[in-house]
Amino acid sequence: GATGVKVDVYVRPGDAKRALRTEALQGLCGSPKELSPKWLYDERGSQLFDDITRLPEYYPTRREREILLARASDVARLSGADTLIELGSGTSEKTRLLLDAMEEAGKLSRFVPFDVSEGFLRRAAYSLAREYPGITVHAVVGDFERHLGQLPGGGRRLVAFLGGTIGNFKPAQRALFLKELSAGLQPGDGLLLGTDLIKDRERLYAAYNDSAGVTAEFNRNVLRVLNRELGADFEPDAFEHFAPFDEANAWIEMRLVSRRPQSVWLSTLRRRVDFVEGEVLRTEVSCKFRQQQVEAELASAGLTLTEWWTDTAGDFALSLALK
Ligand code: AVJ
Repeated sequence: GATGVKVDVYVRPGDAKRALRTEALQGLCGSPKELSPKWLYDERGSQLFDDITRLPEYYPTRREREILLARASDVARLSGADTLIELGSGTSEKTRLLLDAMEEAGKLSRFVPFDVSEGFLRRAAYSLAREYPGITVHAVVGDFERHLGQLPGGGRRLVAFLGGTIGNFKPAQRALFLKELSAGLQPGDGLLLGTDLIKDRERLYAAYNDSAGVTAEFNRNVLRVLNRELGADFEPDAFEHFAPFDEANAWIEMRLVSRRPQSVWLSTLRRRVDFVEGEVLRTEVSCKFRQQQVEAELASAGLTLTEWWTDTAGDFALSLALK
């Protein structure tokens, strides 16, 4: 239409509910118990994550913003991109920093926000189309583990995957993700990747076990999601938040620890799930990286690291890689 907005839908609301059912059955009935971090982000969970990004202990968001403020124009120039594809979110201040830099470089013609939440994505698409009237906004409602093949082609594309979200993939999943992403790129297309870096364990621990308890609420919120979506009867307060750094895997692991022996009824699945005292339900891993490892993983996917930028404290990195 006149607004220059197009929306492709590959995931519908019912799909998410079905996926949650299948995954919850698998993840809660197995041992150890585990859920995908994607279920943390209902409306309340997204709000809580937003609150996390402003906590004094949670440095990644501020550090990545610092890097983007310093480097957005380099990103625009070195990538030469006319299309920005953003995996996840798509309304943030970071998006605007990149779009502004590309516009400044005189190349910006298209923005492709890619997210699993349709309502959110539509609102983002229309508001960005108003803010950048000269460009096409082509939103894609999809799951970046399944629909990367549907990213629109043409032009010179820069895919931004920010925030350290790649850290949510375990190594095998991450390799697959990078390979699929790279397979859809043409020579000259680029990837701008945000990664949190390995640092002393006290600071890592503090970032995921904040003193105000916001991360604990964010973690327990997944139990409310299960209560609502699966007709479950979890008592969130019967679980303790604990997010230790696993040195061997170089990841933070978010856990919900059962405070006592308890049974939970999942009415939609007609299943009872038992927890012994101290039993762990893992809700997220958040991998931390070093440059050499990021470079090697990109290379295995057929991507060449061309720039490695960190904030002045060396806490977080942005990589620019080219196909
Ligand atoms: C959105 C995946 C980047 O791993 O730091 C924040 C999520 N979990 N606090 C992260 C999160 C607990 C966050 N990512």
